[in-house]
Amino acid sequence: MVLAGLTAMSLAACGDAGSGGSGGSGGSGGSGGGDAITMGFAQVGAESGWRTANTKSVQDAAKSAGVTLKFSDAQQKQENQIKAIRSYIQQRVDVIAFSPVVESGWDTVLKEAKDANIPVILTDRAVDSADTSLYKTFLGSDFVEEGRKAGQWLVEEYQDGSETVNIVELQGTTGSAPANDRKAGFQEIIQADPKFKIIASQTGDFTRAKGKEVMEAFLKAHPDIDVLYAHNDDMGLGAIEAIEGAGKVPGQDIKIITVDAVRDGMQALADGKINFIVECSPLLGPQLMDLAKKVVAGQQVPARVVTEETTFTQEQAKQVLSTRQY
Ligand code: GYE
Repeated sequence: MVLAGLTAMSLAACGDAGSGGSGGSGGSGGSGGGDAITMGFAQVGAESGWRTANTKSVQDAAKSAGVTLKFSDAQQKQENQIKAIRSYIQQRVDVIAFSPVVESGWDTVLKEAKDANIPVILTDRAVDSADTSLYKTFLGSDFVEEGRKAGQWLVEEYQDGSETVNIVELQGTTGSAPANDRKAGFQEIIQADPKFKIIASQTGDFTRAKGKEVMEAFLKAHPDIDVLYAHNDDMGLGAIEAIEGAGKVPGQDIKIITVDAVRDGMQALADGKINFIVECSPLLGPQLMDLAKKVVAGQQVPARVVTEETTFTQEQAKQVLSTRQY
């Protein structure tokens, strides 16, 4: 009797949820299943090896978690991301996840998602919105810490010398969290010793082509560069081409520190062309799907989930290169 009653109740509940949920505009993407969820994901672009690995991780993880993924590539433009988010709101997805290309200017669209009762998860990059109720959680790296690690390596590398160390910096996309934070963390560490001088700092937009172009200009303007700090591997790899083109030896004439540790970067590190890489993991997909399921189920999630990461020297790169996933 109890069993029969329970079955009847759950059937009734199912029926209600079914008609209530899929009625109206139709085609909400929920595929009629009780717990299948639809995620709208607004990606930054395809600017780097890191981004490619991140996109693959999200797509693979969605598949294995049984999450229906609606994916868009914003080509590094905030207006495209805002458009994508608005379309996900219109389509009434269950959850929106995105990696904000820049930190500022998200309040309006995030408010629209909140008003539509669609939870938002920030992944990889943060926003600077004062109202943290506009999103459920932020999953990603600690970029300030990455900048600090880059600075610490430099301080150790030059601990015995007292001459000036001339540094050039290739910044990531202007206004992005990783560019702002990697700059700040690095600065915080090197400023303790006045021998470290950043003689030029410019954006290379996280791409290889821009990294090469800007490094060429740096090399023309400054004959005395000792160190390059690039906010990602791709810009560092572009800069290596510029350095070789100028007849200098990357890794020796100019020491190079980068961030990410994607395969091409690790190869250059193992080959001695890069001196040190701070890891930034793009494999956020599985954790993202996990958080999405919890958020959609109305469960509590931590406000911040930080990715675990390490650093690599040339020797360490040689050891792990063959097992690198991305
Ligand atoms: O370091 C860079 C990419 O936001 C952490 O974006 C990400 C950065 C990554 O283009 O390669």
